[in-house]
Amino acid sequence: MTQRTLISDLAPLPDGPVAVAGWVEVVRDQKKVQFLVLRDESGAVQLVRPRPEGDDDISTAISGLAVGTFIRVEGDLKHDERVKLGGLEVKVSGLDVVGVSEPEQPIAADSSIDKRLDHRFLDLRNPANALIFRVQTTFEHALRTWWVERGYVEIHTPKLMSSPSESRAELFQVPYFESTAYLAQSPQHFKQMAQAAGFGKIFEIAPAFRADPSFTARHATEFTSVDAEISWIDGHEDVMAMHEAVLVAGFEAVVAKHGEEVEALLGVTLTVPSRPFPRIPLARAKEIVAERGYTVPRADADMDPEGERRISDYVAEEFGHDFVFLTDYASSIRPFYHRRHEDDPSLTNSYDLIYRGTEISTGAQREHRIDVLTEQVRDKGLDPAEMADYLEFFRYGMPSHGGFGMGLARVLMLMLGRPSIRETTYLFRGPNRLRP
Ligand code: AMO
Repeated sequence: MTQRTLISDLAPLPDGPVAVAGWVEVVRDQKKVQFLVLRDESGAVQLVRPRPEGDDDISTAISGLAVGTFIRVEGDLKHDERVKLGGLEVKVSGLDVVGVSEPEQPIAADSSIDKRLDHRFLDLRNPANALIFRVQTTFEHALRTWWVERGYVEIHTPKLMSSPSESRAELFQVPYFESTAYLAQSPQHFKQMAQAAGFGKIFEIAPAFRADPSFTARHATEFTSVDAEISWIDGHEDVMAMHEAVLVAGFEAVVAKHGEEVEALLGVTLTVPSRPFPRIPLARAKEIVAERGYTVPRADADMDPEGERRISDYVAEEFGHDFVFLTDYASSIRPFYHRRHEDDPSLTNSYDLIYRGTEISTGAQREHRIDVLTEQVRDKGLDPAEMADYLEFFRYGMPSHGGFGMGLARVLMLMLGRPSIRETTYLFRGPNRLRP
């Protein structure tokens, strides 16, 4: 049997015998000649077979092929400039039907996103949709490489927890033998534990769970969280510097490997963001959007989505940048573990990273002094006794530290100009989406 060649590897080969395998995308069953378009994970190629008088096994098999069927084909490669699809075709001499498809495909290119997600595996046969996950692979790999080359340790923290990892809100509970477990909302506690363990610098790319009932384009109940945490920082500036550097490494890799394909299949021109990303204190950002005609609804609250869009518009116009760090959030709207300004405890050493109008990340310097931390726990109306395991990490020595958490699907959605994280999540999970 001839060894299978990926369709993308056919072009440089000389004319002659080849084997290709994939699924049938188009059947043109004509009287004199039969054409198929075969697609595999790397591309598509035209298959051709002149129809013999009175038909034979192969022509009968081709006539019976339903779109979607997986086949393996042996044949003769022929370069021919007249063939629109890649300037080559394979003349079929042998055909093996490996996996038969039902005759009607349940989705079409213009099906609704909900219908497409019902049959996600078919939706992912669309090369534009599959490309998103090759971009994701390259992006994650570049982040991981950047960290590994700088001595970071990759950790895997448990997703089953005895206590909430962020807040009591948006918490999934699961029966756990005689008791109750909580699904991790983030690896927050355990990435800080790694600092107490003396690991110095760590990262994790793993699922996080939020029982968030919202149906927006950027919320899921399960998402992949990209987290990093580093010791020996002087403030959140050190975290932002690392954050933007690792992101730039991710963009560089994606642009180099997929820039052309992304342009061709998704119609998006990718560029590598310049460093440093603009930084604007949250209070100033609210003033800026107010000066430009939009008042964020609650003065004491976070930026709302409209405010995020407006500040991104400003940053794009003013600095030609897609990213902006909004810094120094008020303590009242930040978790207890964020370190507060030495001279103004109403503000925190923290930031959100906004990319093209949407928050993709939260980061901060953490409060590492146990007495201050315990006070901040109480200040938020929480009970230190309920957090005994977490607080113990701080009792036996802890370096200064900080880090960030970033939603992977949000980054990809904004980078690739997709309308929702449903498109950039392999299998989306939301309030009314638990299957397939
Ligand atoms: P935060 O709660 O802001 O911070 O989450 C960090 C990032 O995770 C992503 N994200 C989500 N993505 C999809 N669906 C959701 N429901 C969802 N919730 C959050 C967002 C968000 O910016 N422990 C802190 C991070 C830290 O300080 O290190 C945390 O979890 O992109």
